[in-house]
Amino acid sequence: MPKPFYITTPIYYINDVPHIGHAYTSIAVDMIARFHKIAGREVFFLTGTDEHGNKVAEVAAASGMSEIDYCDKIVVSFQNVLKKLDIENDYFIRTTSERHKKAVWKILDAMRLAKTDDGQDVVYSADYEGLYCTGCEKFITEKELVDGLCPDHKVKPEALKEKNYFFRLSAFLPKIKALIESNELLILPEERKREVLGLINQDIPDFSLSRERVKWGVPLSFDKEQVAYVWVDALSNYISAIGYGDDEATFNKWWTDGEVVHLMAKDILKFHTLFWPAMLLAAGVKLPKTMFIHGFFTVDGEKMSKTLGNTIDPNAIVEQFGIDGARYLLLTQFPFGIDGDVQAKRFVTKYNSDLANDLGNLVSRVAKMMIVNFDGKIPKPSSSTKEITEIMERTEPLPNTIYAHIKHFRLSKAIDEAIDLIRFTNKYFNDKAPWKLVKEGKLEEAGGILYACAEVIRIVSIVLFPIMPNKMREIRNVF
Ligand code: ME8
Repeated sequence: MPKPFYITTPIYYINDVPHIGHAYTSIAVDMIARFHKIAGREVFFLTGTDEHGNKVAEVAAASGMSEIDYCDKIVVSFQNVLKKLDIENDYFIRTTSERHKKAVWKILDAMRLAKTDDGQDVVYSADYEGLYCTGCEKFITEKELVDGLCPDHKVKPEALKEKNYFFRLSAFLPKIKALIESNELLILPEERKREVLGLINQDIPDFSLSRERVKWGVPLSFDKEQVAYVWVDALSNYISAIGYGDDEATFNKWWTDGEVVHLMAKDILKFHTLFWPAMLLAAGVKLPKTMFIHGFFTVDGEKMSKTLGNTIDPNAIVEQFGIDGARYLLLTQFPFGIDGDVQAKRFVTKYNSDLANDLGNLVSRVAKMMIVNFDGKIPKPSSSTKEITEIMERTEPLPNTIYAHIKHFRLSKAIDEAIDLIRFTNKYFNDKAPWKLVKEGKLEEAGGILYACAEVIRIVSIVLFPIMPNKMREIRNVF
């Protein structure tokens, strides 16, 4: 029996409504989860929202709401997008939930008791020194400054000190490096693995586990003046959601005994590949098996941003192309795993060529001919042409080939292979013109062609089900 399969998206920041970047990862994970399910595996798919930190507190204040009221309002738009895209997640974690807080306390306690190999405390308190903007009420980094000023408030930040608890990251880096090098912790694609190993070779400072000046967060159980650092809070979602703080049996099933896979884009690589494994090692919790880092995309050549006004609302794509159209178009814009560009103007042509012309036409013409000429039954197979043999030879191994692509995160390649076969079959159908054969009384020959086409449709309706569940269900109903 394969291990239970536990797969996650990042939890998304709630300081704004969801955009297609969030939709992209959620659709990808949904596709992978559904594929494993139809292959007979037990699957748990987690997504959710990251609701703490200064940014959220700021937007809540700006809209005259309490932090939690603001979160309760915006979280609905994240949950609605999931429904709208027919994402079948098994759980939705919110970092403001009581269950999540319990798990944060548990992992913090475990880290606080932990010692490094040379007997030092993993967690220690020290002063954090940094540049503080009183307008933002937060520390900002040198990199964020524009001409030495806070870009939002145009003032010079003050050098300030506060007490923080720190995590002794340096003590864990050699071990993490060995785990990544040996692929025990598998970082994919290869290029991202190299990037992480490169990061480890630079000097990465210990990170804060807590902040004193941030107020919107999980207060530490051992020091009420401090709240947990947003990344410690956020990363813990992957275990809080499956019972780390409150349901040991479920936690063991999915985490300890399961195969754990995290998906994300490269913007949050460092936190996942270094901080998270270090936290888990310190707390005595098993590490995930795989982290797949997909590409980051631009929209019409520009980075998506609120100020540029080019963020795309996933709801709008669903309105225009339907649920399955939106899912398909987003995932086929560029190869999964590399950076790319999303161009809204390509949506219409891609939709028309792949879905309406190739897939849609083949299905409707084959079904119609079977109804009109074969009493609505599937005619007998034949191997009267070399193309039929080729079609059958390509169709038979397709589920296995495509499942192998999915296991290796080649999502757009998996889709392309199915569409390529459809395109080939559609062209064959056109060239052979079985409707003419029927007129000439060559019913058996026409039937053989229809049978081959129907077999392609049958297999494709299975392998494309994970990306277009509704359309594929419709097609299966027709046949
Ligand atoms: O980073 N291209 O949340 P976030 C591809 N809360 N993927 C994109 C994308 C783009 N242009 N824009 C966003 C956070 N994404 C933290 C995570 S996890 C413990 C905490 C997707 O709302 C992609 O998955 O900024 C990326 O990693 C994630 O959204 C960032 O979401």
